[in-house]
Amino acid sequence: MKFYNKILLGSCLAVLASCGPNSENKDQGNQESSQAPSNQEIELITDYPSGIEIPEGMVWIPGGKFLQGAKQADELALDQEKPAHPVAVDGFFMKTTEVTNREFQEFVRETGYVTLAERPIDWEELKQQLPPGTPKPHDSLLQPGSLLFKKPNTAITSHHDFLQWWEWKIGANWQQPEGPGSSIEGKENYPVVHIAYEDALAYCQWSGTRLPTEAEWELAAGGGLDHTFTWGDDISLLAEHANTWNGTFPVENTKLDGFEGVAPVKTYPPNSLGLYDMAGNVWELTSDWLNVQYYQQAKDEGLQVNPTGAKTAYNPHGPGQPEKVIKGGSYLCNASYCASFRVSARMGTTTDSSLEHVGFRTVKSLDMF
Ligand SMILES: [Ca+2]
Ligand SMILES: [Ca+2]
Repeated sequence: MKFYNKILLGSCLAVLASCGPNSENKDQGNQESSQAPSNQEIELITDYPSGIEIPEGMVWIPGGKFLQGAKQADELALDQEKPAHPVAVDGFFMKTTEVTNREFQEFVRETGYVTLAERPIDWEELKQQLPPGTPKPHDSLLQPGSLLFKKPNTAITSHHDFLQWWEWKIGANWQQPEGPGSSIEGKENYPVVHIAYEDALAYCQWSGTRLPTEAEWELAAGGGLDHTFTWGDDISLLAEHANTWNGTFPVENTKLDGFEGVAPVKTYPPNSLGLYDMAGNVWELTSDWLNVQYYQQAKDEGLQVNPTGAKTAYNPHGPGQPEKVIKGGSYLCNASYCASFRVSARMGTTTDSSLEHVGFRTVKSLDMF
């Protein structure tokens, strides 16, 4: 329960938030890219074998080569999305929607799984992550919980101080997404949230699936088209195509897209491959580590085939712990901020964090049949 640690120390949140500030690349850390055979013929899996049973709720994403990262004309792109670099990705099946409360509930009913946000906090474990001599907080504070968005009453002083709109809520978890007293009743078709990385992995293991790599996610979101958004290049169509934050983040939400908070899956039109909510609604976990320097190294090394991302996480603006890449933005993403509803946008979340606007979707590649 390291996230409690961050709340306790007031350091937290950083990139975990709805969006993050522009990242600058600094000469620290190190990472290695995946395999990178260049100047050789690449044979990709573009279609699936006849007779194979398409997994329920999934569609086939044809393999292909594309430029991963910021589009040339994208003025909103952050440094960590640059430079765009060539990748080749085999085809795979992907879930058409974010994993829903109904689906996660079925998993929990069958397995008895308890998510990270629901587990008691072990002080003995927690204190090992804190500076020596840190006094034990009162037991009333050492309770399971998660992070909730809280709209500030007044204009915020800085987009860098995430504590202005995030609060630690004891009792918040996937079954009580808005905290004690709330429930998922009537929200079976909403994406499950407050999911930490290991929770997503447990669901994947149970369902015979896995999380997408960032390259897979981006190939699928782009739908084989070279556009900034899942629907094209016109940002004025945002509210018709995605659940994001319309208005002035985080104090005023005009609900132009119909929702202030999370929306049921499939509320907005799918992309060209039949995938819903790849832009907005809830962030989606991938299996890649977030390393803000990785794209430069990937470009230097040439064509990346089925890349699995950086081997080492690195984000000088992050919370100091390794982060996994999350994609697509959420209902809290705003055009005036980091505009993470763009296909190339990437942020991070630590593996021991859960938040009100982070969920996931699954994939299944042919080697998993
Ligand atoms: Ca909205
Ligand atoms: Ca999404």
